[in-house]
Amino acid sequence: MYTLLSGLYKYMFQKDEYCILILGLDNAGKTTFLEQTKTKFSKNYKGMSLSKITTTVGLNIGTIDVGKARLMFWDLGGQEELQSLWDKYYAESHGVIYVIDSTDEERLSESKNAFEKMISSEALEGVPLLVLANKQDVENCLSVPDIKTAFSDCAPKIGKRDCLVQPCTALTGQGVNEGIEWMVKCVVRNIHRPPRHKDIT
Ligand SMILES: Nc1nc2c(ncn2[C@@H]2O[C@H](COP(=O)(O)OP(=O)(O)OP(=O)(O)O)[C@@H](O)[C@H]2O)c(=O)[nH]1
Ligand SMILES: [Mg+2]
Repeated sequence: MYTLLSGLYKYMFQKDEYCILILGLDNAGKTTFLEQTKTKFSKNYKGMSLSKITTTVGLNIGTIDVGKARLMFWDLGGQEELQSLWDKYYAESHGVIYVIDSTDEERLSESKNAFEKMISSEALEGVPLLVLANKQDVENCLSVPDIKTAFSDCAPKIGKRDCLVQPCTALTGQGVNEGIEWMVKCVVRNIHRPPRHKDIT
């Protein structure tokens, strides 16, 4: 009887909480993506004007609920001197969203190096990786196959982790739902990083 009641309590009042890091070089569109995600997935969220977003110096936090899963996003600043702070969050995270500016071919190898360094960290072993090829609204931008080719030598380091490269336009929301739904599916089935249980308040 106790098991039945506690199961019912959990079903009704608890969420499984997952922490998702949003990483990538400065100007990639991480904060724009987070704002768009909050607008799309939170009923009463009145999003800030996307054109008012400025470079992130500390950390932006956002939370959305998708079914029984509660995703807590940590959007970190991507400037070079801030990248050294990324690894402080690895051990706590259940998934990583890595944002690439598909219009910036010049900085693609810089982005690849930051990505490679990040996935080399043992603290992120087994964590699903969603790579967003952002700014697909801009004509002649890099396509998903272009980006996959540029990042191809990272494949051995990605290993058996779930990984998806998703075309995206954070400004308009194109590709946002698909990316988030994929991430939810991956973190929920990842037995290596169990969620934290949170009472719904
Ligand atoms: N055309 C286009 N511009 C975008 C898109 N997403 C973001 N941007 C623009 O890219 C610029 C940087 O966006 P941010 O969201 O601040 O980038 P960030 O990755 O958070 O940058 P840092 O906080 O410095 O690490 C802004 O001018 C955005 O309007 C997109 O999908 N398409
Ligand atoms: Mg930002």
